Amino acid sequence: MEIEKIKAVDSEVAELVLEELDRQRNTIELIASENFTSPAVMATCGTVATNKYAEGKPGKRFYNGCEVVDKIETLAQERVKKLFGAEHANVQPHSGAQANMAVFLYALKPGDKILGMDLSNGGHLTHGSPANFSGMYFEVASYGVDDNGYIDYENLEKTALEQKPKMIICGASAYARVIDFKKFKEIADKVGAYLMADIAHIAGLVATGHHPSPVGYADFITTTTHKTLRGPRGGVVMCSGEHAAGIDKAVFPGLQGGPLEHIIAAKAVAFKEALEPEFKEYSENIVKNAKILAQTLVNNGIDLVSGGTDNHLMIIDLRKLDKTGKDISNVLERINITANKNTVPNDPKSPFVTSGVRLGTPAITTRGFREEDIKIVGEIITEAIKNSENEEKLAELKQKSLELCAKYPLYPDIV
Ligand code: DSN
Repeated sequence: MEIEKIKAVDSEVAELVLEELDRQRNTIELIASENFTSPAVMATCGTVATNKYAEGKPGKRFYNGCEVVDKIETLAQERVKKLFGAEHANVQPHSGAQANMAVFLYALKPGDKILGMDLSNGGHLTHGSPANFSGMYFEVASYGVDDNGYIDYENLEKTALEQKPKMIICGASAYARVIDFKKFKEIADKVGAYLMADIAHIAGLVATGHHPSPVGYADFITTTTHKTLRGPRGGVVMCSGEHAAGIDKAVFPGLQGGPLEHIIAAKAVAFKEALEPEFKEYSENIVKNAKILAQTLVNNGIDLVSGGTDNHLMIIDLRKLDKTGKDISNVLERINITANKNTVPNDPKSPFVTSGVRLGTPAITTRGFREEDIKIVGEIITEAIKNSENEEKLAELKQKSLELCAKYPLYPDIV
């Protein structure tokens, strides 16, 4: 970070950025959707590409002077296609939500029916929540998980046959098990629906073979670039050649104006990193660490939705302990662990309170945490849940968190 240059103009913002760096350094980051980019990705976000307007796509822009950003954007497209084995990629969406919107805009008309995973069962807001455009402009049917916390494919098929949606959406924000894309495709085919796979959470695992790929099954694949993929904040839509022109048109001029070419450049860097063998090892470690964390919690009598994990995340179910996700996530924050409250299936509590806490291992794996550290993290969380009102104990646990953070310095060379 060029902190001195910021300081010279705006010491207020510079101080806040440093404060945030300090927070990240002294926190065990367990928010399942967060990660730490490489210094190269971060540096690329702060380059001159931010100055360029480039509405349109490489070779077909509405402004002159795009010959260099054309090369940057083409590089990002080619790399992400290689990473996932996709035929076409649009790397312009500013976020995952906008990537999803682009698919909706292209494939659906207002009032069409979608079938998505219920938010309280692990789905995403953009998969049909009434609070989101997806639930406002489209008719929504939903599916969820069975009593064991696994996607209920039988019920999904029954709902699809009854509701005849125009598009089925798979992919989740809070689901710890493998998603069977083949099964989704079979169901979509039975009712003549499009299949959209939102792999925002698991993209890095999919890219490295640690989760099955939806390529070949889903008509549209959307993702963010900043979660397990460890790139800058942003989105991507992938599809076959048949839908390419329509998706591109939906992104621009359908939804967005000028693409963020500095972020697209940073996406290109992240895709290059993700194509390296080290990234495969990193992804493998994310899953290994998640399994160790889950096992430590379960061994300590903490319930998890579905009893464990196959990917990078898990949901603690606090119902038996009569505690809320809101309280426990706040307690964790006080001992320098960040996580987020999350509903559990059939949650009696509102989304503002919840009975669950979602934990994920992408960020601590980037930081270098190993098996022995993850076990300590599991013990700290257990103790915090069981002693959530014991101030002395919490002070002790905070000290342990800080010791772990000190063991793995974050961005030691930045400032
Ligand atoms: N906010 C993201 C998450 O935490 O899963 C999803 O958009």
